[in-house]
Amino acid sequence: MLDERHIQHQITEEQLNNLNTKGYFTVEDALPLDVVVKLEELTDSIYQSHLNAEYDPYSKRQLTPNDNFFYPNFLGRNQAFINILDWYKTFPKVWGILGWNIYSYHSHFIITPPRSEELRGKTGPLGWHQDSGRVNVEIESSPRPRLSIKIVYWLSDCSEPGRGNFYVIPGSHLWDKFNRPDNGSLPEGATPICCKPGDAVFFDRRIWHARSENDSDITRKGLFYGYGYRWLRSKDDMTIPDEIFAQNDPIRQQLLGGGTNANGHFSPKDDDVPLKMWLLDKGIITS
Ligand SMILES: O=C(O)CCC(=O)C(=O)O
Repeated sequence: MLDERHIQHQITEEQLNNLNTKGYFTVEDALPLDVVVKLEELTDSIYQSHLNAEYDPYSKRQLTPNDNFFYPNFLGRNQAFINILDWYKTFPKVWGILGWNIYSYHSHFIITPPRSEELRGKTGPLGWHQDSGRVNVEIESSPRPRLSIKIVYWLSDCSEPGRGNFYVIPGSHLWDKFNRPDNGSLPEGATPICCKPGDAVFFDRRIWHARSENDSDITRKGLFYGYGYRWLRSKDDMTIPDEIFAQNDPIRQQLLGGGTNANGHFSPKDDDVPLKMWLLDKGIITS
């Protein structure tokens, strides 16, 4: 439920400037530690059930305790995950970047356990990419459009490099192409993002980014919330149980993909976009 706190946490000029020029910015202490602990318990329990089954349903491969675990479409697994969609310290910045015709087009969490002793210290190429797959091939403009952003909330301590940190190349969101070093070394400008549990990083989908190896003893855990325009197709199956969808307020239902009909994704009527109605009511936008 949006309230006065949201109005106090709108995006600052500095944050918007960082997003526009570097492609990312950090919000320290976005989540309080009790919320981090609750989210970590939920995430751990989903992870543990797949570890017990020794199977990763996404990669359709065996899951061992040293494997990276990517788990998409987690919102519907628990109301506590949905509660973060409109979190007061972060969500106002999302509408400040993308406006009101938005929803959560993709969510995933990633658990990156420490590497096995034999592999520690070995370097290799990281999986540098921009988000959104074929969008980057099939869209005509240059630079490509932003279209969506992600917020990653850190549940584990990655305040030092070497802990499976999220890497970015600041400013690379405006690059259409990126030449990876042949020898697998880090590209020029590659920067590890160092964060404490509860910190959040906003990033433009176009920024060239990668997960790095975890050579620490701390399992790295991050919850990624993607937001895009309502006319952008979902990347998740969006299997939100009906009873969970129904118990959320209209703005959260908008964020979960709700709306009156298909055309309303492109030409929304008031009922499609309760977020717009709230922003108008509060005088944050005028039309
Ligand atoms: O796990 C990471 O640090 C990278 C995540 C990522 O590549 C993504 O969300 O697209």
